[in-house]
Amino acid sequence: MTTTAHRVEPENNDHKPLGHGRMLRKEDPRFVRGRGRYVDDVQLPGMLHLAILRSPVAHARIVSIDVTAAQASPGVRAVVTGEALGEQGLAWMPTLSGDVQAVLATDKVRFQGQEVAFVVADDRYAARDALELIDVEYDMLDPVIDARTALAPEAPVIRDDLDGKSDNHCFDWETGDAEATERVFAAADVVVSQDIVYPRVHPAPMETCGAVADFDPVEGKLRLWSTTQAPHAHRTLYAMVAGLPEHKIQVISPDIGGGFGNKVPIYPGYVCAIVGSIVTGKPVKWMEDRSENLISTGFARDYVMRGEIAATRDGKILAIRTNVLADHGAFNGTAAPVKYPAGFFGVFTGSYDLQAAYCKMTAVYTNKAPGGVAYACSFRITEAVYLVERIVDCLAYRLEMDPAQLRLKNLLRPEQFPYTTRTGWVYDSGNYEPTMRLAMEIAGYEELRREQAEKRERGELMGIGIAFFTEAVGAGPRKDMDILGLGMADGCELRVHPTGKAVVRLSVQTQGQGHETTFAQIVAEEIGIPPDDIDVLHGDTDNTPFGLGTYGSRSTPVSGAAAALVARKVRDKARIIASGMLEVSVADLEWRKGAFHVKGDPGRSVTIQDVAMRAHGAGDLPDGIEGGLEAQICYNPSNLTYPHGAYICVVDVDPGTAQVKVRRFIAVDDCGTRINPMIIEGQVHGGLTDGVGMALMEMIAFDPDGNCLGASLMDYLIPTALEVPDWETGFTVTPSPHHPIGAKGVGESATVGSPPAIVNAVVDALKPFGVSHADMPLTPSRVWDAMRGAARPP
Ligand code: MCN
Ligand code: CUN
Repeated sequence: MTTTAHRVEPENNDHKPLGHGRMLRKEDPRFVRGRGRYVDDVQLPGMLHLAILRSPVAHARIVSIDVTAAQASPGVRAVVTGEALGEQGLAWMPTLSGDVQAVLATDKVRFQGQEVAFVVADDRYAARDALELIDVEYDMLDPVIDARTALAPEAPVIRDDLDGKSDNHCFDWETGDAEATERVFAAADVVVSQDIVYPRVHPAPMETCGAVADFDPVEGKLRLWSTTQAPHAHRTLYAMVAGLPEHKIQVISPDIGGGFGNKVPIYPGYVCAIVGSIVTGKPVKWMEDRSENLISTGFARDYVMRGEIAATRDGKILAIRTNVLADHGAFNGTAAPVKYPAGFFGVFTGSYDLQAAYCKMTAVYTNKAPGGVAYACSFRITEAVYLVERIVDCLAYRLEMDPAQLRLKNLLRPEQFPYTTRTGWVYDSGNYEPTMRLAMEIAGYEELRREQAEKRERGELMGIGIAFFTEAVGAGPRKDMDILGLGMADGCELRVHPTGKAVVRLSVQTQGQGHETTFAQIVAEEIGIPPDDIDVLHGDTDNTPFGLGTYGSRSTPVSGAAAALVARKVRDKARIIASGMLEVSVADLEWRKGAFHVKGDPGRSVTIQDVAMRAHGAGDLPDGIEGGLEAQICYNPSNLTYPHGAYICVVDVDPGTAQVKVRRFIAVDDCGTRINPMIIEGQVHGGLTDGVGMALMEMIAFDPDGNCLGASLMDYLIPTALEVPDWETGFTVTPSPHHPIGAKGVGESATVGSPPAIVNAVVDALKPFGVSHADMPLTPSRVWDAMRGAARPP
């Protein structure tokens, strides 16, 4: 295995990225000129507007709903309640994790913001005005807000809709070997335990969720423009829920203003828009507002964890054990592969060589919005990496060891790959030490520690935090991974037109990641057509092959592989046609950047464009070769890809105000072969900014009655350019051995790796106060409390 290390500097160009490396994004001209086309830009003749009435309370029985006044309100075309949906069997829908969720509440409301009724009217204002006229009588019930009380015998049962349900238990899950881990812990010199909370946060994409549904009763066809990261999977679900034939449903996901996992689940609003269109016979648009997005759509995290680490006195890590209480909200709307109810949390063993590991998890229902897997989480690897990187720092604190040295001592070594973890994950490739060393070199680690020591002498609070992560991205091998029975493979289709221009059709769906550019680059590299001559189509189920969509940084690992392989398939056919054109055998041809040359006679050659014309043109083709130059494949990955990275954060804490300032942040990422370094840096910068948000500012909190306290961007603080430093990045390249171009995913790496680095830095700054842990978000008040030894319960 070869790994190369590089520091990103303006003058240092990138180590051999894929051809056309830093090409500018093909999609940007339309975005910067205001020509992006988002769901809310869709205008259809006669289109009506839908608004949703949401529950003002967290837990209550619905006694009655009176819609008479709303129905009489000007411009109103329809008012629909859960009861009316129930008559059509549509009041409940399946979630992506096999639970059910109310489309509109019939019996009870189970979280503040839950959908209760909807109005369809001539315009958005008429629809919203009519909501005010719907009279709902609620019989209040006690809410369950803190997951830690959800299983108490006296806790009110939230999901009494489920047969025989008498508690708020959602599921249990375990991984690793409990007994082996116990043996290692019992014999270890040192054991450190820490309660660690990863609070509920929200992805808060710039564009909220919405849909335009257009049901044509004559054709019997439903067209649905919607904000979805997984159009094909959604189409199948609509077919199953609504009983519509799947070939009569077209899901179109146009430009999307950020997803971050928020646009993976199916929301009641989408179903309401479909019902609204069927009922009125007109196209219907639903667009939620910011508060609706924050209170009712897919949240992230909400894990209460106990981490334990066992080690020798000189710092050899032996085992990690964790107990997790997972808050899944009122419905289990998590979008994770069926066999993985806790997502990929199983990688909590991190980047270290352990003797044993064990995790036991209990998930509960609470009176909060459903969701769980979102916000660049890599299927819960955010939580796993936070746990392991925090607990490793707790060990360093106890052993009075330097956290960088402790990690270096325990990182997996290159000869151990492919490495099977104690919880059964097979890390495909990795070379961790150079990545860690490069981060330390860019940071000037030794010098930073000297500066810190001097500052401590003067009573100044400076902290240095480290996090090392390994991710598992690219779900996934279909033998292990499916969502509601749909295997997680991706299709890809490539058509080369007679003049040598091409169209590649993907089953994944970009939300800002730049797929129109990078997938053109992948195909260009394989087939020699310039990327500007290759259009990338996605986000339209009628016009792209089936696949499971974009999340868990799976596009590059799965669809990226599909794109490379479909291009090779076309190239193989082109080679046969070229052999006919040059009148030599296939074996006598050599492929070099866009042309087939006759071996030993390089002057004789045909370009891929020549071949494309011949494939479609006059004249005979070699025996058995059909006309045209196109191919389709479905790629089923043999394993996930395992990117890794080393992050170092430097913070200053104001001893007077407890304000944290992130002064420097160094991120060294290894995502294997790099397709477009500029896009990768953009992904990393964005993820690091998210990390600052989660570590220092963001939390979806609730009051004891279940009122969401993060219902607007006034209360739910997200970071701006003012809160973040100039990111310093570097990279190493350890290709994936099983991916056709060696690429691994990167889209969520920085969100996964940065929160522990920042928290570790703040805790390190507070070391003079004897602080060894503090929970996110590290707002000034929490830091203040920590300094005064009065850490409040989160
Ligand atoms: N890339 C590359 N070389 C690699 C790996 C990736 O050039 N070795 C490029 C890819 O070609 C792609 C981008 O980086 O253009 C991200 O690729 P990948 O890591 O495969 O992730 P996905 O495309 O599957 O994107 C999903 C990921 C997720 S799950 C979240 S959440 C998130 C993220 O992407 N949401 C985003 N980044 C986001 N960025 C934007 N702008 N908006 C979101 O909603
Ligand atoms: Cu978990 S957020 Mo991304 O996988 O869409």
